[in-house]
Amino acid sequence: MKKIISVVLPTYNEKATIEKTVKKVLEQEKELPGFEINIIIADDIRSLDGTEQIAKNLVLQDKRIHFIKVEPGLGVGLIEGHKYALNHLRPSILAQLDADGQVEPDVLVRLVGAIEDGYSLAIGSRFVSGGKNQLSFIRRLFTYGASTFFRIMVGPWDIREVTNSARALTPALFKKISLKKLPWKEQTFIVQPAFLHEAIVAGAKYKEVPLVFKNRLEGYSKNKVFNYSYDVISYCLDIKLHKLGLNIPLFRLSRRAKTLIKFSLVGAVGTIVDFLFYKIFINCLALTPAVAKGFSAEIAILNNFILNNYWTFRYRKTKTNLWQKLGIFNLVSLGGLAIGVLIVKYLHLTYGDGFIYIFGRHIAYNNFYFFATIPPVMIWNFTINHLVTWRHQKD
Ligand SMILES: Nc1nc2c(ncn2[C@@H]2O[C@H](COP(=O)(O)OP(=O)(O)OP(=O)(O)O)[C@@H](O)[C@H]2O)c(=O)[nH]1
Ligand SMILES: [Mg+2]
Repeated sequence: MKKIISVVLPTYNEKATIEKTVKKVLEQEKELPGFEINIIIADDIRSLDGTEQIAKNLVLQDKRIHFIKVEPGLGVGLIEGHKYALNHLRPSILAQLDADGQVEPDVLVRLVGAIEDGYSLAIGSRFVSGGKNQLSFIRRLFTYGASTFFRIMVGPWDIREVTNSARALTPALFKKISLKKLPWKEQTFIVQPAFLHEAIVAGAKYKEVPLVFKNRLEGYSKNKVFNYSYDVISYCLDIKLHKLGLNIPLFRLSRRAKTLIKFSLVGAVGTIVDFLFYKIFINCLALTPAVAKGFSAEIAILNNFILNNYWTFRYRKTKTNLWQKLGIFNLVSLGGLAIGVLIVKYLHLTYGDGFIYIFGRHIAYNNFYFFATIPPVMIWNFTINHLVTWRHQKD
């Protein structure tokens, strides 16, 4: 009886490549005598380009091909794919590859070879002899930076590739890995380095095997390099702090704070827009300051609404439509304005008009009154918009 190698192919809109990749992976059986390759296509529920239909046709043609639909996120695709394999296929080796054809599937033969040699984790690597990274300069910089930072902060130093998917491991190792500690449900690629870390903690005996990574020729990338870098930094710092005995959930907090950081940036842009239009209306249209402020504030509100809707909260599924959200956002902003006015009024009544002498300059109290309004107004705006305007509705 042949031993089973299960290969998880996570997909998110990969109609251009899925069929070719499946075929090429199955062809590796010729090089792996004694093994049968089974493929699990783990297709994201947001993947609506037709990948699902192609995959389901493949399932009908070949009993070695399996299909599951999974919740959003690369980590979910990979982990649910391995769980499916363990529950249905009795695999001797669990493997995973990208579905977009950037990695030649012959890496599977080398990954399986390492497991056959007694390693419990085999890592496809661009940085060992025979490996190549043929991506753009920015992507190579990211790969190098991320792995160097990971090696220094988390280790071990002798693993050179941390951000690639092509890996194989034994079912015994998979079962020892703490999925509770692994942020596999977060919608980010952090699962790649994090899985490696948890595998090492679980006692993995590892080996890197060469891999050539080409540029994507079809489909589109889901790798958001800046977001990924942010996550790698906060994840590595989190692990380092835990190693030093400080149990701060930095990674989780930084993921949550990301929305707040984006919201603050939008707020800062809105303040500039508000001020620019205020000056334009006064200087070019000769409006009175109060009227100019009314119009400029509304333009800033519209600016902030658009940026928040299409950037800060773009992944939120809400029950409300665009116009309802715009209406609520305006009301919340009015509330923020009222809070700001009340704070300035209170400070003015309490401290009056005056100056502080700093660095040889007289600074009027009213400047401080203005800046004192920013944190409370920001907290108000963020909290209400987070909880009401863009309230996330679970299906
Ligand atoms: N199920 C699932 N699969 C995903 C998700 N994100 C990416 N994938 C798949 O994971 C693999 C790697 O994603 P890519 O977008 O190719 O990432 P990358 O290779 O780092 O980036 P490129 O080099 O630009 O392609 C591909 O097969 C994707 O279809 C996701 O959220 N859910
Ligand atoms: Mg890719």
